[in-house]
Amino acid sequence: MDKNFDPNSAATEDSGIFGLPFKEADAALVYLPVPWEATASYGGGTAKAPAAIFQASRQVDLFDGEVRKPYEPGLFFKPESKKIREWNKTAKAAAQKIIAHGGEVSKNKTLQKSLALVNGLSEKLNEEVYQESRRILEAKKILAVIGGDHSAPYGALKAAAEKFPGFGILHFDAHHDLRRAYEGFTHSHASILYNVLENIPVSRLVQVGIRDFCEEEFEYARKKSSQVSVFYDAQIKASLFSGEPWMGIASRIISQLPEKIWITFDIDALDPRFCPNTGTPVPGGLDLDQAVYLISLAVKNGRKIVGFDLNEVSPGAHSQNGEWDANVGARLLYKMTAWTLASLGLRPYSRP
Ligand SMILES: [Mn+2]
Repeated sequence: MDKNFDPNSAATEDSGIFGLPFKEADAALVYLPVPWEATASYGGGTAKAPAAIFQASRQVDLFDGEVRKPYEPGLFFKPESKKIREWNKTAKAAAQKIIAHGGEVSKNKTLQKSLALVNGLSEKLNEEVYQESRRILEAKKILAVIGGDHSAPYGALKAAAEKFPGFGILHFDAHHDLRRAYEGFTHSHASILYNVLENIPVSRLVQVGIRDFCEEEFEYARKKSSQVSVFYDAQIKASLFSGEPWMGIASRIISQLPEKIWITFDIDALDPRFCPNTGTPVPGGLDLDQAVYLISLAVKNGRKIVGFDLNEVSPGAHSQNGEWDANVGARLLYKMTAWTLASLGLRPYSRP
């Protein structure tokens, strides 16, 4: 690290994420931005999230009360891929036409072509993210993906499965994301965990905060119950309302996880007051503090976070106040980073 770097002062113009001075070679953790929202079905704007989170990150204070100096092992934000931006533009334009028809393309040759184009570009994206993730992991760095919509981290999960056999996924979301394709899109944001379970070897999937889903997903999760544990928001709230402390609920969630975990975080798991501009906000959900506490408790209980992703943050397609969404996103990103480093023994931690 630059000897002149002062963690107590404001970020400078040319600094990196969180105002830090690291180069990729000197960083223990690398953020891979994936500006992709081809299949966003409702609100848009998540492709702009990596850039917005990067900007907002400069306002986050580097000191952390629990994990000491999380920035010290080095954090680096990779530049956005122009290729992915182009693919996103092309795929999004094609997808919009299909979404306008409710995903019904069987009687329309032009729409069928558009659908093939979107699905083809989704596969290219997955391959690109997979290759980039492999490069980062092979360089012995910790990988963190910043979406984009929730389909963004698929390639990263594939690379992580090769590197960390037997790993499990801790999944924060308002939605199961277990749809077998959505609106015809095989790699829809609403299908990410279905595609993961069908194609990537993961020992466990533990879903938290789920509160908006279809019957098919509910049945699919039930059918897979030896591999999938779901902590529905309604069950969590019922436990809280009847007096069970969050610590107890969080412990039950953690008990379902293997030692090595990847965290996939859809910001809409949180109460919409933390993410008013996200693509598909749903009332209810977790507080930011509850989510961070759960992650910290997992680490204190010996879980190793081998990587993570953060998705569906939107700097706002509907309104002008998207700065708030990016601000929350940047803070959550820093907390996940801190506990990931702590879990791998790269930072010490204590109670504040
Ligand atoms: Mn999701």
